[in-house]
Amino acid sequence: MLPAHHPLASVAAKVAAGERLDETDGLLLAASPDLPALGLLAHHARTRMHGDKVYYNINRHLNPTNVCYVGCELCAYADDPNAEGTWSYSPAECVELARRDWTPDVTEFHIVGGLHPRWKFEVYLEILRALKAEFPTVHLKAFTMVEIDFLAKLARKSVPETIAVLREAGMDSCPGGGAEIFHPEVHQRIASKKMSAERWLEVAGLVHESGLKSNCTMLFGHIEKPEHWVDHLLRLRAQQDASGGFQCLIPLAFHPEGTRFADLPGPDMFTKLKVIAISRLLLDNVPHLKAYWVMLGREIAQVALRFGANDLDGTVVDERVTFAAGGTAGKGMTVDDIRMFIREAGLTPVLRDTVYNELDQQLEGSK
Ligand code: V47
Repeated sequence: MLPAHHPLASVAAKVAAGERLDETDGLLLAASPDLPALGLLAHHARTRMHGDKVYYNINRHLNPTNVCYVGCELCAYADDPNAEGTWSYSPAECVELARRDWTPDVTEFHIVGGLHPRWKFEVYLEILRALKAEFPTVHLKAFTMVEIDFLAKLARKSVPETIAVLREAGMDSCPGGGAEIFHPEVHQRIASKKMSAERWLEVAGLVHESGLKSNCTMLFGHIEKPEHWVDHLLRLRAQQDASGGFQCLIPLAFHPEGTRFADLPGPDMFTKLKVIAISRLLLDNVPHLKAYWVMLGREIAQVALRFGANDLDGTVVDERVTFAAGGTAGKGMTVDDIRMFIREAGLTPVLRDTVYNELDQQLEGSK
C-alpha cells in the first residue's frame, strides 16, 4: 500500500496482512505527519471489516438532568444543583420531552445525565420504566459506566445486581461516555474526581458479562499527547479481548468553551482525522468506529468516513453536552441529509438499530 522507503511501510505491511498492530506501531502512526497515508491504511482496514457500508440510526438524545456533583474539569454540561440553568426532569417530564421529538421511526433513546446528589436510585429506575412503558419498541441506550458505578453505590448493591435491576426497568445497552483519557497523567487533570480508568474498564467488563453491549469513547484534543491516544486505545483493546461487548468506539473531539480549559483551541482538522485513523488501526477488535458529527463537525465527519469511520451516529435532535461547550454542528441532521452525506463520500448508507441490525425501512421525510 505504501512504497518500501515510507516510514510507515512496516505498519502498512501488517495492515495489508491483517496483523494486529502493537504499541510501537501505534506510536509510529501517532508521530506521522502523513495524513493521507494514515487515511489510506485506516480506510483499508475499515473496508475489510465493512465494505462500503456506513451505518446510521434514527435516535434521540435525552438528558434527564445536568446536575452533577463531580465537577469534571473537561465538562461544561454539568453543574451543581443550585446553579442557574440546571434542569432535573421528573420521569413524566422525560416522557413528555421524548414525545416532543419522537417520530414512529425512532429506534433509540440515548440517555445520559449527571450524578445527581439528591436523586434516589428509584428516580433513575422510574425514568427507564416510564420511557419503556410509553415507547416499548424504542431501545434505551442509557447510562455510562460512571453513572452505573454511581447508581450501584446509591442502590447499595453490587454492580452486577444494579445492572440487573436497571435491565429489568428497561435499560437495553449503555453508551460509551466518561472514559475521557485513561492515562493517569491526563486523567487527573481533566477529570480529577471521576472514577479511575481501571474502574471504568472493570464496570464495562461487568456490563458485558451481564450480556449487554456498550460503547466506548476517547476524548481528544485537549492537554493529551499522541502517546496517550495509543495507551487509551490499547487499554480498550485489552478490555475488549477480555469481555468482548464493545460495539463501537466514538472518538470525541474536545470542545473547550465553558470548561476549565477554555483557553485551549480544541482539536484541528488534522488531529481529528489522525485520531479517527489511528483508532481504526489500533482498535482492531471493536467492530464499529463512529464519526460523531455533533462533535467532529459535519464536514470533518464526512471526510472521516474515508479515514476509518463506518458509522455516523444518528439524527440526534436535542444534544446538550457539546452544545453546552460551544458546539456549533447543529441540533439535528435529517435522514435525507445523512444519506446524501454518505453517498457524496462514495459510500453506502445503511440504517441500523442500536445493536447494528440492518433495517431496510424507507425513510422519506424523517427528521
Ligand atoms: O461522557 C464532556 C464527553 C461524553 C465534553 O455511546 C465532552 O453511542 C467534548 O459519550 N467536549 C458524552 N466532549 C458523549 C458521548 C457519546 C456521544 C455520542 C454517542 C455515544 C455512544 C456517546 O462527552 C461525556 C464526556 O466524555 N464530554 N464534556 C467537552 N467539553
